[in-house]
Amino acid sequence: MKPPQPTIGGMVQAADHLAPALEAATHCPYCALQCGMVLRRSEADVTVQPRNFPTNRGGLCQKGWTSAELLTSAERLTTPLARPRKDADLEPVSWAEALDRVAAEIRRIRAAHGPDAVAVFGGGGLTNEKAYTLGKFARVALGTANIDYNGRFCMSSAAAAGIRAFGVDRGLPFPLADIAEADAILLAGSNVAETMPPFMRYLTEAKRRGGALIVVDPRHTPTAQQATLHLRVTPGTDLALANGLLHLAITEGYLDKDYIARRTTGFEEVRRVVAEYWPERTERITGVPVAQQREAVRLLAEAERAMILTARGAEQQSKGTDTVSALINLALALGLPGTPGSGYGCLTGQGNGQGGREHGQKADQLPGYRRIDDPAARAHVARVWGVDPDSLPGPGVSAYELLDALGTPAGPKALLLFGSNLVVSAPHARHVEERVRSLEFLAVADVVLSETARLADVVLPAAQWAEEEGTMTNLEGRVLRRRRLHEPPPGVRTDLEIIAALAARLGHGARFSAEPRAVFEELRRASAGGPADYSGITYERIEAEDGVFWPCPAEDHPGTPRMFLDRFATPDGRARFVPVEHREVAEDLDAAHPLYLTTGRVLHHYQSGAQTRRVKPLLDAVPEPFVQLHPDVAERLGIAEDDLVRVVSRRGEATARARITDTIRDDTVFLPFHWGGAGRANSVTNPALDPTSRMPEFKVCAVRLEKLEQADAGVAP
Ligand SMILES: Nc1nc2c(c(=O)[nH]1)N[C@H]1C(S)=C(S)[C@@H](COP(=O)(O)OP(=O)(O)OC[C@H]3O[C@@H](n4cnc5c(=O)[nH]c(N)nc54)[C@H](O)[C@@H]3O)O[C@H]1N2
Ligand SMILES: Nc1nc2c(c(=O)[nH]1)N[C@H]1C(S)=C(S)[C@@H](COP(=O)(O)OP(=O)(O)OC[C@H]3O[C@@H](n4cnc5c(=O)[nH]c(N)nc54)[C@H](O)[C@@H]3O)O[C@H]1N2
Ligand code: SF4
Ligand SMILES: [Mo]
Repeated sequence: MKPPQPTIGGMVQAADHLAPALEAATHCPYCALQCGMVLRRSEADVTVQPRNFPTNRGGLCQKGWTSAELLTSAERLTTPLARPRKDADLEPVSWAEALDRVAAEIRRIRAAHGPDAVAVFGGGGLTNEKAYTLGKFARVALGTANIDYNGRFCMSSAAAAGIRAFGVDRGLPFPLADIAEADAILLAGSNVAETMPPFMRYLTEAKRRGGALIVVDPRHTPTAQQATLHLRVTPGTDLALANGLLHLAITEGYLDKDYIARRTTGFEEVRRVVAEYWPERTERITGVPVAQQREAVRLLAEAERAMILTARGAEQQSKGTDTVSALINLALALGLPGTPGSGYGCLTGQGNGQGGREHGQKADQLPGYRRIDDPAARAHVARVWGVDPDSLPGPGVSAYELLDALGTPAGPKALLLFGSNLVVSAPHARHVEERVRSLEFLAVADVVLSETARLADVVLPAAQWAEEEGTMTNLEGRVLRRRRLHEPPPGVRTDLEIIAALAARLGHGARFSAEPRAVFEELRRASAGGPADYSGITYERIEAEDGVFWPCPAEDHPGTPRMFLDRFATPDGRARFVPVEHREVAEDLDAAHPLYLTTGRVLHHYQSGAQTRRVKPLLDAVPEPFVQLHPDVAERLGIAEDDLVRVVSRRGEATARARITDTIRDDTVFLPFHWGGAGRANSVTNPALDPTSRMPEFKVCAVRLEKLEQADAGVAP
């Protein structure tokens, strides 16, 4: 279908000035593709039409099509709630009461235990303006080092490996359009057909032009079904596979020696390491037959333009950083990064997964992707904030470590949560839930009463995407405008208003604006000169140019759709090879836990499901948790389709409906993580962390299946 082009005229401009509009050209609230859409308002409801934006080219997935339902849902929060006592229920209260209570608890806990006793947890769905303000609020108004966010669970391994190799982390260092022109694409651990459906058009276009698609996944996913070559790896072995492919690239004479000499350092050490990954050994570790390894290397190396892309399957591992490094080594050896039409990229996940990791809601970070332990960065940002650099706290701990410390004698006693449903989405969630329950005080800003919000002492109802202005940075590093269709319903406030109101109560009112445009102007200055430099980006330019790619250091700078063409962002301008060795998964199989569990997503639900389980067509499509298992496993255990099955690990269990399919390996089962309650996949997962990125091993742990008697029936809510 060819959608109508929206009028970027009076109506849309009006949204800018906070007057209600009848129509707004904006972007989907969910994933990092940030599909363009037009919202139209009528008396009764809001309708969604796709828009022909460069990312989605007129496409939307079911989540995007139905995204407006939550705006008018009876389940959204429209009044603050508070618990009079720890053992009492949540009750409606006024905004003044709710905010006073939060501020009073912050002051009390800070006085008793010091500033680090108040922690903040953010989200990669928050706009740049909000992520920036949250980081500043933590460092300036609270003075706490303890802030991190759910992006740690998302792309932190790829970010760490990207910085290690290229000196900077931008998910895709080239526009999506380049993917359609590639002659070979290797996709490691990504199921884009379900996680970013309109992205598939880039892959199918590449294939139509004769390009090859290689998919690395333990499951024959809808994405793998489109592949020229599907490498059905054993979970947790992509690192060995990448080293094995590089071994073959060397022995078969495919190295781009000129590129390696001109543009990289460190190849010789990597060559020594991968010498040990001969094809038969690689096959033993990964399960990928030698012939398929050869074919993959040939397709990549003989292509004129080739790309290696990673997502969570390869990254959410206790060796995720090294795994991505191994794949980047392969890309460098073939001369791909920084070569027009070729490259390495990570497919960022959340709506603002990219911008959310640049502006300071990360434990070790200041705006502009600066490091909080860098004196020059501290001085610059402190100047913009009008504070003494010495008053800024140092680095805090990563997301899981922060959650693990909540309520412990040395850990935070209060948590302020914006934009994550962490008791569903954090690994080893039973333990995390226990920690959250042990807090003296929890405040949650959300649009619905999520599983985590239910545990809060104070719940603050936040505005939704169609009710606010701001910017988002998509998976390409393209900064986009989120535009307001209409005001939030009565009783609901924007996150910026909430943070500014809290800052005012803590004596820092003058430093915090609730106006997105004013915040963005400050963010521009704070990011100036940093790796993620937004100083040349304005709201007007974004509208006029279909988004602007960072780095963009001046208003007359065109922005940077393609990075690394001349040099990498390392001190010597060269990309760095990093030698990495395969390691076993943190928890291997044993007699009591003979199957690998891997977890991930399905098309119709988003993340913890807090939003999409409240959208009827999506819930109807996939109403309850399920577990995919191979027919041989089912037969061995006497499990039939639709039986209720318990998935049990050393940490906990989840109950789900059996879906028997030969699209999965016979040593592996798959659970989506979109549910809380009895079907919570994260009751089972392993919080083993990557030593560099602190990414948990969501993608592999050891489990057994137990068939439940139907009498026990009842899956999750
Ligand atoms: N429908 C939907 N779309 C989404 C989201 C959502 O929740 N729902 N979330 C968004 C977000 S935040 C993110 S991060 C992205 C994630 O997007 P993806 O990374 O595409 O999604 P996942 O399903 O987590 O994992 C992808 C694949 O990794 C495979 N896998 C598991 N273990 C391994 C392994 O060891 N090696 C390899 N190579 N593959 C493995 C799984 O079988 C799965 O098919 O999606 C975004 N889009
Ligand atoms: N087992 C397993 N676990 C995983 C993963 C996996 O693959 N397997 N993937 C991980 C990944 S990649 C991610 S990104 C995380 C995501 O997991 P979560 O962090 O839980 O992400 P969401 O479910 O999107 O939670 C966002 C919450 O914020 C609310 N919200 C939405 N918009 C706004 C807003 O503008 N303001 C405020 N205040 N609230 C808002 C939503 O209603 C929702 O409750 O899960 C991780 N957990
Ligand atoms: S692919 Fe992502 S951005 Fe596009 S409509 Fe679906 S959820 Fe929204
Ligand atoms: Mo994510």
